[in-house]
Amino acid sequence: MTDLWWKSAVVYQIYPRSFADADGDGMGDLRGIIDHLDHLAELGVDVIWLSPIHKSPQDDNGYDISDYQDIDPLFGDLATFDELVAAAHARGLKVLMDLVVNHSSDEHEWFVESRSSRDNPKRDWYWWRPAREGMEPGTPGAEPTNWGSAFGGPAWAYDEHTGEYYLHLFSPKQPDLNWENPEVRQAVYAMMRWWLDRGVDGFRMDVINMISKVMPLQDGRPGAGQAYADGSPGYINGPRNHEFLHEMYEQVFAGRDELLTVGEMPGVTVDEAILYTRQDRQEVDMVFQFDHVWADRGGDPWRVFPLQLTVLKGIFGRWQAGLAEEGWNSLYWNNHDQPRVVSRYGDDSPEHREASAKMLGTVLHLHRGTPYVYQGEELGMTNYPFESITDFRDIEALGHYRQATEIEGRSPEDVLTVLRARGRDNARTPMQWDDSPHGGFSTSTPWLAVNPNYSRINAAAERANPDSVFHYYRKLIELRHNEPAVVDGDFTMLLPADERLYAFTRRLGGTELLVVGNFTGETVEAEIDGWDGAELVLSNLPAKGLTMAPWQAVVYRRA
Ligand code: TEU
Repeated sequence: MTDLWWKSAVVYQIYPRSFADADGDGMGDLRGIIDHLDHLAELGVDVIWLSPIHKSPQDDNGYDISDYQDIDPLFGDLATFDELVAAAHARGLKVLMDLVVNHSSDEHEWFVESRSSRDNPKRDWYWWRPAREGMEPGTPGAEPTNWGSAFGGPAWAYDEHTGEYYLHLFSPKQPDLNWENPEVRQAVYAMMRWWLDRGVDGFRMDVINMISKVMPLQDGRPGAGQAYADGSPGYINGPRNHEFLHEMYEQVFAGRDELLTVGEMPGVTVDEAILYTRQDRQEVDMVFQFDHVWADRGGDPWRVFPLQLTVLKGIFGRWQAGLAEEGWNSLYWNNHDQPRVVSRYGDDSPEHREASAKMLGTVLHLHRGTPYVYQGEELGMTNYPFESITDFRDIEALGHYRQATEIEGRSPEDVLTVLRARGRDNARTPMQWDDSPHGGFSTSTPWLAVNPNYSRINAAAERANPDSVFHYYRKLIELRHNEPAVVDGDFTMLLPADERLYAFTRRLGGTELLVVGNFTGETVEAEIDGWDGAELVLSNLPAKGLTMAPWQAVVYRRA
């Protein structure tokens, strides 16, 4: 039996600036979250994870933190935060904070000191390097390595004041902290203990497999047609990453019960994930891997391919098998960095949106692992109909557009096509609460436009309709809470070569569940024997055995 509470839990991610605006400034806030906790309690989730609410210049919507121990005035203050934690706990909801410590803001006092002089005591808290040998500092190509940054441009910024460069894997306003320095690590651990003492229940750790860099830092191999090289072999899963996370466990988590820690780890492999999540190694409880959200792109993140279902099943099958005995999976389709799954792997047309949203939810939630629901996913919210680049606010979209059109010579229309499919702002449009102006999100113009489909797709309508995506997600969550086979059952993939159906079983003791999802708009017969007369547990459309209607999902049980 499961002894770890989070194995039967479901986590709900809140992106605070887009969740609910209580003070009418067009930006979501903590009071707005408090006001809507009953929505989450009704859905039945166990944990909420808040994207960053710390003090921040908001260059990357809060993933650039200038004070780790204060709340940004956009969102509220510490007193309101305490109230939110108490209100969540009163409803049996645990609260996870985002932990963004691969980098800070350049406006954090640590960095302000660090950049002030070469001999400042905090100089070594960040990655300062001289210009490439023989090159004039500050000239093109003089950067210490040829790495590109995630949001376009080089990964190094030249600082004239001291004549050196600092490393930023993301924006120039997100300098990377130097985890080699033990003082940095101690400062981070003390800050984490401070939040736990305040009552939070754990952390989602931003790009936490990038904190250890391969030293000395070295050039990467430049790809064809790309302005900068991929430096990731130099910073993904570096040599001291496990050591740092185990040290963090010992200094922050040891002796504290009932916490949940999840490491966001782009590029993590199954073998590494086992090491990160094996409980006896004391690192983290689970990781976010990216393989299944990179299934529709090549090595180049800015190319979009149609989904091949066998590829997706291969990925999930590998992760399910790899972490079957040791470690634990997290399960997600969506977060604030990914396009809406119903638009991506489903069909967001009026005809199939609800069915495909429910089918995708079924397939994901019936895997072995801890599911994460991203705000609005439970309503079947869709991608946004972006018309031009001026509709985007995301630093990644704007940075990529600039680099691709101005430096790499790609056509603006091609770049926009990719951004429409892939852009992070698809996930960040305001939550659609009801059919009043601005979708009930705010009384004034929101910071990012509300999807015009809010009059049809919104929480009030979903809650009122017993057949809605919302109530279907509620049942999926309830099923995880009530059926031990969903939590602990063995996973077996069926029909691995089928391009239309996603099918698997879960078995625990004498109970076996069969899950089938139709990833097409056509009726497909599932050729799976032995399930005649099995009990129907859940279906998004009227069930007819294993004749699968367009986008249908079924869950059968036999004992
Ligand atoms: O994301 C890390 C990450 O690797 C990606 O998902 C990222 O969005 C990248 O641009 C891929 O296209 C985390 C956060 O979730 C993201 O919002 C932040 O922008 C990033 O770290 C930096 O803190």
